[in-house]
Amino acid sequence: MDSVQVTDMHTHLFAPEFGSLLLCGADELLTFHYLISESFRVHRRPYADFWKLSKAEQSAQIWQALFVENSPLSEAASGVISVARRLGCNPADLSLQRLREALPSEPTLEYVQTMLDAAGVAEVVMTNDPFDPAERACWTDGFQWDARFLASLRLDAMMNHLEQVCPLLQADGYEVDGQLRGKSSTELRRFLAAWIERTHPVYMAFSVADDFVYPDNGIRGRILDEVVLPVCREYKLALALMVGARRQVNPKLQLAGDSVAYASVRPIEALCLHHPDNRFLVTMLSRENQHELIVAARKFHNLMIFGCWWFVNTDTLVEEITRMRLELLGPTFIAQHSDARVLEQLIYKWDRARSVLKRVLTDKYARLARDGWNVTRADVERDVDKLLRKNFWDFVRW
Ligand code: FIX
Ligand code: ZN
Repeated sequence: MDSVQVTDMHTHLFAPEFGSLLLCGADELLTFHYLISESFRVHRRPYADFWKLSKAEQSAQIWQALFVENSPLSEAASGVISVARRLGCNPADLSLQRLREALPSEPTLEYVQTMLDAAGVAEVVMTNDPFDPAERACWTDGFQWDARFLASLRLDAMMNHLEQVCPLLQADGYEVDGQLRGKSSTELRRFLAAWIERTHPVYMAFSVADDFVYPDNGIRGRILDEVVLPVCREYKLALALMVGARRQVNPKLQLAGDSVAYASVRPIEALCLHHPDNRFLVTMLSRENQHELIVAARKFHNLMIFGCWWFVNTDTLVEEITRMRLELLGPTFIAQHSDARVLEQLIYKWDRARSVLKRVLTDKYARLARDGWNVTRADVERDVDKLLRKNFWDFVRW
């Protein structure tokens, strides 16, 4: 488990060539949005006051709230301690100052490699938003980037707010309107084709809340049927659906203001049933959805479930979900992704994923061994490699 080099198939990290979009260092680690929302429960500052602070002041506020006035018991807060330990700090006398000294705020290529090595990550998949101005500025003609960072095309803006992205599409020369009239679908296909040529994504993706339906005669359903699914087929790309993120439940928390919703699995079943030539990578955010999603994966082999996402990426829930998945699917799913936003997070996210998997798999192999099955080292290595790397690649290249 410790030696397998994983493919981290969903992160918010960027290759070093994207400059300041690749985040690292103590202040970024502490202002991770998970910690921002947790810190408000302690400091209770007016939101606007907090956002006026500089990044260093925000991280000092968060350090005070979560590490000085409380023990860092939450998953995200204790993750900072794990990172500090692995990067040579002594957690027993850790201070914000020491953390800042130990973690550089500018990632050299050597530091990037050190972090990937420390986490046992061979490559990471970025989340590339073709509508984000900061990212668009990087994707100039002939742009080359580090091969360890693979692209994925993130289509939330187009799938969930077409009207809002129309001006940008029109400025780029695509004849698209918010009601998908006239040449809009053809033009959106042309837009996606251009971005596929530019970024060479390993999959396309979008997230939805609990209002996701399929079949659907509305705008999103039509974009799926007329644009995204055909383009996925043409370019042999899997489509990742991240279901159950209810955005901006508290907008005053900004990026930290998103929440969770139980969502129907039926649209996923319908997509898999009606589009046997498409492949779907799916993760769901609500704990209550996990069992149903696993059962859906038993019914459709063009459905690959992946990761324990965000609010279910906790020690307890990862163990529960991984056990359920193994018990109903065997090792035919993608056990985890990190969702890292800050480079150093790879370390604690993957340390934890590995430690839960060790517990669960040890238990399962021990039972097989007790029953007389010959559990070999090679078999265990094969299974772990599938769970953390190969199942992803076999599915996206299928
Ligand atoms: O939609 C996503 O990819 C989510 O993972 C993020 O939007 C979310 O903010 C996050 O970082 C969760 O881990
Ligand atoms: Zn994410």
